[in-house]
Amino acid sequence: MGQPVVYGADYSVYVRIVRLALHEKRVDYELIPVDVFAEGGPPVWYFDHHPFGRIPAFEHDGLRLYETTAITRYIDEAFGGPALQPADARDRAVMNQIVALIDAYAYRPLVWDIAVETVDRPKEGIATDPAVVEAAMPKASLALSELTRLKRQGDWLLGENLSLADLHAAPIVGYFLKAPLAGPMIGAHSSLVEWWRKISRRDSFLATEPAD
Ligand SMILES: N[C@@H](CCC(=O)N[C@@H](CS)C(=O)NCC(=O)O)C(=O)O
Repeated sequence: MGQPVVYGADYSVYVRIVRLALHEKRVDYELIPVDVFAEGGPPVWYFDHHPFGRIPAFEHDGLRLYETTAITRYIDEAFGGPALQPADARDRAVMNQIVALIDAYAYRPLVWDIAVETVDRPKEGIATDPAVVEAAMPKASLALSELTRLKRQGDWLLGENLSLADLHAAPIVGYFLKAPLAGPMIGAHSSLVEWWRKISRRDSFLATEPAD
């Protein structure tokens, strides 16, 4: 089998999810830089890989994919190494629910409306919009509460075995924690704090740390 290629940038939480899956499976890959936030958007050639112009995109032995969940499930199923999806149908359903809730209800408030709004925008000289942050707080709290409610006993979200749910949540929670107000919010959920302590120290997480 050939070496897979990931298109994207290290700052992207979704690119990081794909890279985490590759690292956990011990698969070597090439990261081809694509900056979606460059002036003028991504290069024209990139739309052949991702017609919607988002990152990541992925390629392996002639198979081109976009959408992070499609990519990570393929990585888990196509390569050897530890399984990242539970065999049991009910466990897998909960894993898929966690991944979907992160995409639908957590990504926007945690990353964009809180972390980007309060940390990245001021660095770029743009004032934080307090209305955006205020509206995001209850949504972020609900997402954290749901992750806490769904988390099982054990090191990882599904219990004893690391899964795609952990790899999906970690970069998004990590980005959120750049915001000073995120610490007290997650601090209200001791099991998530303990989970974060463990996942943020994994080799895969450390190896995919963004450059700045
Ligand atoms: N549904 C996509 C979401 C990917 C996504 O939103 N990526 C962000 C970077 S983390 C992006 O490309 N943003 C560019 C934009 O919003 O224009 C997936 O699961 O891969």
